[in-house]
Amino acid sequence: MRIYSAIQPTGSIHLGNYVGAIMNWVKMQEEGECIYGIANYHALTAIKEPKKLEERVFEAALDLLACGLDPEKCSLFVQSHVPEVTELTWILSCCAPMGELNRMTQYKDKSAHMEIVNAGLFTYPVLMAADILLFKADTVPVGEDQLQHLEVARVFARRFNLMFGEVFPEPKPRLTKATRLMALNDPTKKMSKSVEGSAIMLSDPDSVILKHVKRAVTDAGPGAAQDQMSPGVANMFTLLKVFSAPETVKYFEEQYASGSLRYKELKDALGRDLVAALAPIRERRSELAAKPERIREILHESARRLRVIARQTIAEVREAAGLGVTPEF
Ligand code: AQP
Repeated sequence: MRIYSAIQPTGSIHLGNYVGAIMNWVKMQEEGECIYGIANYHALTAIKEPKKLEERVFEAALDLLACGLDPEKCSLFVQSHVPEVTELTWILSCCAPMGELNRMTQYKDKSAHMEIVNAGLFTYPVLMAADILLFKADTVPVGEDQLQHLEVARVFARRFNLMFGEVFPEPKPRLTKATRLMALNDPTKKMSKSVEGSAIMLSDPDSVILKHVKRAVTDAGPGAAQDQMSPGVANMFTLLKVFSAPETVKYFEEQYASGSLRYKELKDALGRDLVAALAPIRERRSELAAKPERIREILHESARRLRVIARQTIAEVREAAGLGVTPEF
Protein backbone atom coordinates (compact mmCIF):
# COMPACT_ATOMS: atom_id res chain seq x y z
CA MET A 1 0.00 0.00 0.00
CA ARG A 2 1.34 3.44 -0.90
CA ILE A 3 -0.07 6.24 1.23
CA TYR A 4 0.06 9.91 0.30
CA SER A 5 -1.19 13.03 2.04
CA ALA A 6 -0.15 16.65 2.40
CA ILE A 7 -0.80 19.77 4.38
CA GLN A 8 -0.63 23.40 3.33
CA PRO A 9 1.85 25.54 5.26
CA THR A 10 -0.65 28.40 5.33
CA GLY A 11 -0.36 28.73 9.11
CA SER A 12 0.53 26.72 12.18
CA ILE A 13 -0.88 23.23 12.30
CA HIS A 14 -4.01 23.07 14.42
CA LEU A 15 -6.06 20.56 16.34
CA GLY A 16 -8.41 20.03 13.36
CA ASN A 17 -5.50 19.05 11.12
CA TYR A 18 -4.20 16.80 13.89
CA VAL A 19 -7.38 14.86 14.68
CA GLY A 20 -8.71 14.96 11.11
CA ALA A 21 -5.59 13.81 9.31
CA ILE A 22 -2.21 13.77 11.06
CA MET A 23 -3.15 11.20 13.73
CA ASN A 24 -3.85 8.83 10.83
CA TRP A 25 -0.60 9.80 9.11
CA VAL A 26 1.28 8.71 12.21
CA LYS A 27 -0.66 5.47 12.60
CA MET A 28 -0.34 4.55 8.93
CA GLN A 29 3.46 4.62 9.08
CA GLU A 30 3.10 1.05 10.34
CA GLU A 31 0.78 0.01 7.48
CA GLY A 32 2.52 0.88 4.24
CA GLU A 33 4.92 3.12 2.36
CA CYS A 34 4.03 6.64 3.51
CA ILE A 35 4.74 9.86 1.63
CA TYR A 36 3.77 13.10 3.34
CA GLY A 37 4.06 16.51 1.74
CA ILE A 38 4.25 20.12 2.86
CA ALA A 39 2.22 21.69 0.07
CA ASN A 40 3.95 25.02 -0.54
CA TYR A 41 2.82 25.28 -4.18
CA HIS A 42 -0.73 25.08 -2.81
CA ALA A 43 0.06 27.65 -0.12
CA LEU A 44 1.29 30.06 -2.80
CA THR A 45 -2.39 30.55 -3.71
CA ALA A 46 -2.68 32.38 -0.36
CA ILE A 47 0.79 33.57 0.76
CA LYS A 48 2.71 36.09 -1.32
CA GLU A 49 5.52 36.86 1.15
CA PRO A 50 8.57 34.68 0.31
CA LYS A 51 10.14 34.83 3.76
CA LYS A 52 6.86 33.97 5.45
CA LEU A 53 6.26 31.01 3.13
CA GLU A 54 9.75 29.63 3.82
CA GLU A 55 9.27 30.01 7.58
CA ARG A 56 5.88 28.32 7.45
CA VAL A 57 7.34 25.34 5.59
CA PHE A 58 9.94 24.92 8.31
CA GLU A 59 7.31 25.31 11.05
CA ALA A 60 5.10 22.68 9.39
CA ALA A 61 8.01 20.24 9.27
CA LEU A 62 8.62 20.83 12.98
CA ASP A 63 4.95 20.28 13.82
CA LEU A 64 4.69 17.10 11.77
CA LEU A 65 7.84 15.53 13.17
CA ALA A 66 6.78 16.52 16.69
CA CYS A 67 3.40 14.80 16.11
CA GLY A 68 5.25 11.55 15.49
CA LEU A 69 6.23 11.34 11.84
CA ASP A 70 9.39 9.29 11.83
CA PRO A 71 11.88 9.90 8.99
CA GLU A 72 12.92 6.24 9.30
CA LYS A 73 9.36 5.14 8.51
CA CYS A 74 8.03 7.76 6.08
CA SER A 75 9.12 10.34 3.53
CA LEU A 76 8.41 13.90 4.61
CA PHE A 77 9.11 16.35 1.82
CA VAL A 78 8.44 19.85 0.53
CA GLN A 79 6.18 19.85 -2.53
CA SER A 80 8.31 22.31 -4.55
CA HIS A 81 11.37 20.07 -4.08
CA VAL A 82 9.68 17.65 -6.50
CA PRO A 83 8.80 20.03 -9.36
CA GLU A 84 7.59 17.18 -11.63
CA VAL A 85 4.23 17.73 -9.93
CA THR A 86 3.75 20.96 -11.88
CA GLU A 87 4.19 19.17 -15.21
CA LEU A 88 1.60 16.58 -14.25
CA THR A 89 -0.72 19.39 -13.09
CA TRP A 90 -0.62 20.90 -16.58
CA ILE A 91 -1.27 17.58 -18.29
CA LEU A 92 -4.19 16.75 -15.97
CA SER A 93 -5.64 20.25 -16.32
CA CYS A 94 -5.89 19.66 -20.09
CA CYS A 95 -8.27 16.78 -19.30
CA ALA A 96 -10.26 18.65 -16.61
CA PRO A 97 -13.58 20.25 -17.59
CA MET A 98 -13.98 23.76 -16.09
CA GLY A 99 -17.49 22.79 -14.93
CA GLU A 100 -16.07 20.07 -12.70
CA LEU A 101 -13.73 22.55 -10.98
CA ASN A 102 -16.49 25.14 -10.72
CA ARG A 103 -18.43 22.81 -8.45
CA MET A 104 -15.73 22.65 -5.76
CA THR A 105 -17.16 23.94 -2.49
CA GLN A 106 -13.75 24.96 -1.09
CA TYR A 107 -13.17 27.16 -4.14
CA LYS A 108 -16.61 28.72 -3.80
CA ASP A 109 -16.14 29.37 -0.05
CA LYS A 110 -12.64 30.82 -0.32
CA SER A 111 -13.15 32.87 -3.48
CA ALA A 112 -16.35 34.41 -2.09
CA HIS A 113 -14.25 36.52 0.30
CA MET A 114 -11.64 37.63 -2.25
CA GLU A 115 -11.48 40.71 -4.40
CA ILE A 116 -9.08 39.14 -6.90
CA VAL A 117 -9.25 35.36 -7.28
CA ASN A 118 -6.06 33.79 -8.62
CA ALA A 119 -6.28 30.93 -11.13
CA GLY A 120 -4.19 28.78 -8.78
CA LEU A 121 -7.06 28.70 -6.31
CA PHE A 122 -9.37 27.51 -9.08
CA THR A 123 -7.00 24.76 -10.22
CA TYR A 124 -6.03 23.79 -6.64
CA PRO A 125 -7.77 20.37 -6.96
CA VAL A 126 -5.79 19.60 -10.14
CA LEU A 127 -2.51 20.22 -8.29
CA MET A 128 -3.78 18.05 -5.43
CA ALA A 129 -4.70 15.26 -7.86
CA ALA A 130 -1.26 15.57 -9.50
CA ASP A 131 0.40 15.25 -6.07
CA ILE A 132 -1.42 12.03 -5.31
CA LEU A 133 -1.17 10.51 -8.80
CA LEU A 134 2.50 11.41 -9.30
CA PHE A 135 3.35 8.95 -6.53
CA LYS A 136 0.68 6.45 -7.66
CA ALA A 137 -0.72 6.47 -4.12
CA ASP A 138 -3.65 4.18 -3.44
CA THR A 139 -4.64 5.49 0.02
CA VAL A 140 -5.04 9.11 1.11
CA PRO A 141 -5.70 9.97 4.78
CA VAL A 142 -7.70 13.25 4.79
CA GLY A 143 -10.37 15.11 6.73
CA GLU A 144 -13.94 15.24 5.42
CA ASP A 145 -13.39 18.70 3.87
CA GLN A 146 -10.98 17.19 1.35
CA LEU A 147 -13.23 14.32 0.20
CA GLN A 148 -14.59 16.30 -2.73
CA HIS A 149 -11.07 17.05 -3.96
CA LEU A 150 -10.09 13.44 -3.55
CA GLU A 151 -13.08 12.36 -5.61
CA VAL A 152 -11.79 14.67 -8.36
CA ALA A 153 -8.40 12.94 -8.19
CA ARG A 154 -10.17 9.59 -8.63
CA VAL A 155 -12.08 10.91 -11.64
CA PHE A 156 -8.86 12.29 -13.18
CA ALA A 157 -7.08 8.97 -12.74
CA ARG A 158 -9.96 7.11 -14.35
CA ARG A 159 -10.23 9.60 -17.20
CA PHE A 160 -6.50 9.64 -17.94
CA ASN A 161 -6.41 5.83 -17.95
CA LEU A 162 -9.37 5.70 -20.35
CA MET A 163 -7.91 8.30 -22.71
CA PHE A 164 -4.27 7.25 -22.71
CA GLY A 165 -4.00 3.77 -21.19
CA GLU A 166 -3.63 2.43 -17.67
CA VAL A 167 -1.09 4.54 -15.73
CA PHE A 168 -2.68 5.52 -12.40
CA PRO A 169 -4.34 3.59 -9.55
CA GLU A 170 -7.55 5.20 -8.21
CA PRO A 171 -6.74 6.58 -4.75
CA LYS A 172 -9.11 5.90 -1.85
CA PRO A 173 -9.67 8.14 1.20
CA ARG A 174 -8.99 7.10 4.79
CA LEU A 175 -10.91 9.03 7.47
CA THR A 176 -10.27 9.36 11.20
CA LYS A 177 -12.85 9.27 14.02
CA ALA A 178 -12.97 13.09 14.01
CA THR A 179 -13.31 13.87 10.34
CA ARG A 180 -14.51 17.45 10.75
CA LEU A 181 -13.58 19.41 13.83
CA MET A 182 -15.45 22.68 14.18
CA ALA A 183 -14.14 25.94 15.62
CA LEU A 184 -14.69 26.03 19.39
CA ASN A 185 -15.68 29.70 19.24
CA ASP A 186 -18.07 29.15 16.32
CA PRO A 187 -19.12 25.51 15.94
CA THR A 188 -20.95 26.26 12.69
CA LYS A 189 -17.56 26.72 10.98
CA LYS A 190 -14.68 24.31 10.40
CA MET A 191 -11.61 24.86 12.56
CA SER A 192 -9.21 26.45 10.08
CA LYS A 193 -5.69 27.93 9.94
CA SER A 194 -6.72 30.94 7.97
CA VAL A 195 -9.75 31.92 10.06
CA GLU A 196 -8.38 34.14 12.83
CA GLY A 197 -9.03 32.83 16.35
CA SER A 198 -10.84 29.66 15.19
CA ALA A 199 -8.13 27.14 16.01
CA ILE A 200 -6.11 25.64 18.84
CA MET A 201 -2.59 25.46 17.42
CA LEU A 202 -0.36 22.54 18.33
CA SER A 203 2.24 25.06 19.47
CA ASP A 204 -0.16 26.93 21.79
CA PRO A 205 0.83 27.01 25.48
CA ASP A 206 -1.39 25.29 28.08
CA SER A 207 -2.96 28.59 29.13
CA VAL A 208 -4.13 29.35 25.57
CA ILE A 209 -5.52 25.82 25.08
CA LEU A 210 -7.45 26.11 28.35
CA LYS A 211 -8.76 29.55 27.39
CA HIS A 212 -10.09 28.20 24.07
CA VAL A 213 -11.89 25.35 25.83
CA LYS A 214 -13.25 27.59 28.58
CA ARG A 215 -14.73 29.95 25.98
CA ALA A 216 -16.12 27.20 23.76
CA VAL A 217 -19.66 27.98 22.60
CA THR A 218 -22.20 25.56 24.08
CA ASP A 219 -25.63 27.04 23.39
CA ALA A 220 -27.40 25.95 20.24
CA GLY A 221 -28.34 29.43 19.02
CA PRO A 222 -31.79 30.82 18.26
CA GLY A 223 -34.33 28.49 16.70
CA ALA A 224 -32.33 25.31 17.39
CA ALA A 225 -34.15 22.04 18.12
CA GLN A 226 -34.23 21.48 21.89
CA ASP A 227 -34.06 17.70 21.64
CA GLN A 228 -30.70 17.69 19.83
CA MET A 229 -27.19 18.14 21.14
CA SER A 230 -25.93 21.63 20.21
CA PRO A 231 -23.10 21.74 17.63
CA GLY A 232 -20.70 23.17 20.24
CA VAL A 233 -21.34 20.37 22.75
CA ALA A 234 -21.19 17.75 19.99
CA ASN A 235 -17.82 19.20 18.95
CA MET A 236 -16.53 18.86 22.52
CA PHE A 237 -17.71 15.25 22.63
CA THR A 238 -15.80 14.64 19.38
CA LEU A 239 -12.63 15.85 21.09
CA LEU A 240 -13.39 13.97 24.28
CA LYS A 241 -13.64 10.71 22.31
CA VAL A 242 -10.19 11.31 20.83
CA PHE A 243 -8.31 12.57 23.88
CA SER A 244 -10.05 11.22 27.00
CA ALA A 245 -10.31 7.80 28.58
CA PRO A 246 -13.38 5.70 27.60
CA GLU A 247 -14.69 5.95 31.23
CA THR A 248 -14.61 9.75 31.00
CA VAL A 249 -16.54 9.69 27.72
CA LYS A 250 -19.08 7.25 29.19
CA TYR A 251 -19.51 9.40 32.30
CA PHE A 252 -20.29 12.56 30.29
CA GLU A 253 -22.54 10.66 27.86
CA GLU A 254 -24.57 9.44 30.81
CA GLN A 255 -24.71 12.93 32.28
CA TYR A 256 -25.95 14.26 28.95
CA ALA A 257 -28.54 11.48 28.58
CA SER A 258 -29.94 12.17 32.05
CA GLY A 259 -30.06 15.92 31.41
CA SER A 260 -27.59 16.72 34.19
CA LEU A 261 -24.52 17.59 32.11
CA ARG A 262 -22.61 20.55 33.56
CA TYR A 263 -20.66 22.37 30.87
CA LYS A 264 -18.00 23.56 33.30
CA GLU A 265 -17.23 19.99 34.37
CA LEU A 266 -17.08 18.87 30.73
CA LYS A 267 -14.78 21.76 29.79
CA ASP A 268 -12.49 21.14 32.78
CA ALA A 269 -12.07 17.48 31.85
CA LEU A 270 -11.56 18.22 28.17
CA GLY A 271 -9.08 21.04 28.89
CA ARG A 272 -7.08 18.79 31.22
CA ASP A 273 -6.92 15.90 28.71
CA LEU A 274 -6.08 18.15 25.77
CA VAL A 275 -3.24 19.80 27.66
CA ALA A 276 -1.91 16.36 28.67
CA ALA A 277 -1.96 15.19 25.03
CA LEU A 278 -0.52 18.32 23.43
CA ALA A 279 2.22 19.21 25.94
CA PRO A 280 4.57 16.36 24.83
CA ILE A 281 4.12 17.38 21.17
CA ARG A 282 5.06 20.95 22.06
CA GLU A 283 8.11 19.77 24.00
CA ARG A 284 9.34 17.60 21.10
CA ARG A 285 8.74 20.55 18.80
CA SER A 286 11.02 22.84 20.78
CA GLU A 287 13.74 20.16 20.90
CA LEU A 288 13.52 19.81 17.11
CA ALA A 289 13.54 23.57 16.58
CA ALA A 290 17.06 23.61 18.03
CA LYS A 291 18.26 21.41 15.12
CA PRO A 292 17.30 23.25 11.91
CA GLU A 293 20.06 21.55 9.87
CA ARG A 294 18.71 18.10 10.77
CA ILE A 295 15.19 19.15 9.67
CA ARG A 296 16.51 20.35 6.29
CA GLU A 297 18.46 17.12 5.87
CA ILE A 298 15.28 15.06 6.48
CA LEU A 299 13.33 17.09 3.89
CA HIS A 300 16.10 16.95 1.27
CA GLU A 301 16.73 13.24 1.73
CA SER A 302 13.02 12.51 1.19
CA ALA A 303 12.87 14.70 -1.93
CA ARG A 304 15.89 12.91 -3.42
CA ARG A 305 14.14 9.53 -2.94
CA LEU A 306 10.78 10.76 -4.21
CA ARG A 307 12.11 12.39 -7.37
CA VAL A 308 13.07 8.94 -8.60
CA ILE A 309 9.38 7.86 -8.40
CA ALA A 310 8.22 11.21 -9.81
CA ARG A 311 10.50 11.04 -12.86
CA GLN A 312 9.43 7.48 -13.57
CA THR A 313 5.72 8.43 -13.47
CA ILE A 314 6.29 11.51 -15.64
CA ALA A 315 8.14 9.40 -18.21
CA GLU A 316 5.15 7.01 -18.37
CA VAL A 317 2.67 9.88 -18.60
CA ARG A 318 4.63 11.62 -21.36
CA GLU A 319 4.85 8.46 -23.37
CA ALA A 320 1.14 7.67 -22.88
CA ALA A 321 0.01 11.20 -23.84
CA GLY A 322 2.27 11.46 -26.88
CA LEU A 323 4.62 14.03 -25.36
CA GLY A 324 7.71 11.92 -25.92
CA VAL A 325 10.87 11.76 -23.88
CA THR A 326 12.89 14.84 -22.90
CA PRO A 327 15.93 14.88 -25.18
CA GLU A 328 19.34 14.97 -23.50
CA PHE A 329 21.14 18.23 -24.33
N1 AQP B 1 -11.33 21.29 11.00
C1 AQP B 1 -10.84 20.18 10.48
N2 AQP B 1 -11.30 18.98 10.93
C2 AQP B 1 -10.79 17.82 10.44
N3 AQP B 1 -9.80 17.77 9.50
C3 AQP B 1 -9.32 18.94 9.05
N4 AQP B 1 -8.36 19.24 8.14
C4 AQP B 1 -8.26 20.58 8.04
N5 AQP B 1 -9.13 21.20 8.85
C5 AQP B 1 -9.81 20.20 9.50
C6 AQP B 1 -7.58 18.24 7.43
O1 AQP B 1 -6.19 18.55 7.61
C7 AQP B 1 -5.47 18.15 6.46
C8 AQP B 1 -4.56 19.26 6.01
O2 AQP B 1 -5.36 20.38 5.65
P1 AQP B 1 -4.79 21.57 4.76
O3 AQP B 1 -4.09 22.52 5.62
O4 AQP B 1 -4.02 21.09 3.65
O5 AQP B 1 -6.08 22.20 4.13
P2 AQP B 1 -7.36 22.74 4.71
O6 AQP B 1 -8.36 21.67 4.78
O7 AQP B 1 -7.69 23.87 3.83
O8 AQP B 1 -6.99 23.22 6.21
P3 AQP B 1 -7.27 24.60 6.88
O9 AQP B 1 -6.76 24.59 8.26
O10 AQP B 1 -8.70 24.96 6.72
O11 AQP B 1 -6.32 25.55 6.08
P4 AQP B 1 -6.67 26.85 5.31
O12 AQP B 1 -7.33 27.75 6.31
O13 AQP B 1 -5.34 27.38 4.85
O14 AQP B 1 -7.57 26.47 4.18
C9 AQP B 1 -6.49 17.78 5.38
O15 AQP B 1 -6.54 16.38 5.27
C10 AQP B 1 -7.79 18.31 5.93
O16 AQP B 1 -8.87 17.51 5.53
